[in-house]
Amino acid sequence: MSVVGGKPRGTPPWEINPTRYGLSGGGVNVTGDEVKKLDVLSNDMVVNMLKSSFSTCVLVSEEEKNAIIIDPDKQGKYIVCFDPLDGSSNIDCLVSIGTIFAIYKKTSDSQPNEKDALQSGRNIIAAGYALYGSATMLVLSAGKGVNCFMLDPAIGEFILVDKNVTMKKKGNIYSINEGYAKYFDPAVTEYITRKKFPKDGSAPYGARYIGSMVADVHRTLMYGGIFLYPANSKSPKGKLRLLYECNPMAYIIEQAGGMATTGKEAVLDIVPESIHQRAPIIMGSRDDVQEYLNIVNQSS
Ligand code: P6P
Repeated sequence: MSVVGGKPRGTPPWEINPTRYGLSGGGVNVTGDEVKKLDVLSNDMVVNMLKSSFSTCVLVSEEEKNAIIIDPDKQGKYIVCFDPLDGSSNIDCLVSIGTIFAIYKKTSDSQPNEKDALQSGRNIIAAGYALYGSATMLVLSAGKGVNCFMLDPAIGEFILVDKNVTMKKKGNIYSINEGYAKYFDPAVTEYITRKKFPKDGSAPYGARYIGSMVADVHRTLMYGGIFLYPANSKSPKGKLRLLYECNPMAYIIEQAGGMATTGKEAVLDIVPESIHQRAPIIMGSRDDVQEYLNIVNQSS
């Protein structure tokens, strides 16, 4: 009987080489090479690309406990905060995932250090995300609006497909993990109830929640509506990370004419205290987010 990778021919690849996919980590492939989990591999790739750009001095990654300080001979003036593969827990079921990044300029005169990354989102000079879904899309802003570029595999280039994207002022989709309803604060509960049972006789909102931030935010950007990952009694500071999830996405949403708030302040106004700190985030179409804030203000 012929075998491949020590398994009978015809064995599904994920049984021969489970480490190629999402959560199973470590191990070696059929040729004996170490195979990394995709999120670890993605992190290595982004770090190496940024180091070899000679443009950066401090890197903050979701995958790295501490900030990476670039060697002096390769240093540049930019700081990059990124999540190399957000939503990686969805890899094994083929849900869209993505890479999220925000770029700042170093403002201190000191030697580059982790504190240089603790800048508010108002200092972002460029931010965006890559979405790996039915197509690969790069969504980018450098402070003058949001542009979307789709990868054309035939030529290996990103093609501008949506120029100066502007969000709907009001949508008809809400996006939140309602599995946490038990832990929601009263304002969130009231807001979601109003979306489901509108008092003004309008149609209820549609509910969409993918559980992969890049996919949920991209849908909100393109279709309008609201994405909520608020603080709750289970996660008092929310779950999503400020520097490389909330800030870049808030920047894109604001650049497209939307709003992004913690419920108490604009996300981009937060002055970070640590590189992996979490923040609540409610963002999307301006009128939808404002309606949520009105409920918060009425209940406080
Ligand atoms: P929950 C994915 O793990 C992630 O970091 C984001 O991409 C996503 O928005 C969020 O967590 C989903 O979290 O608690 O709803 O499973």
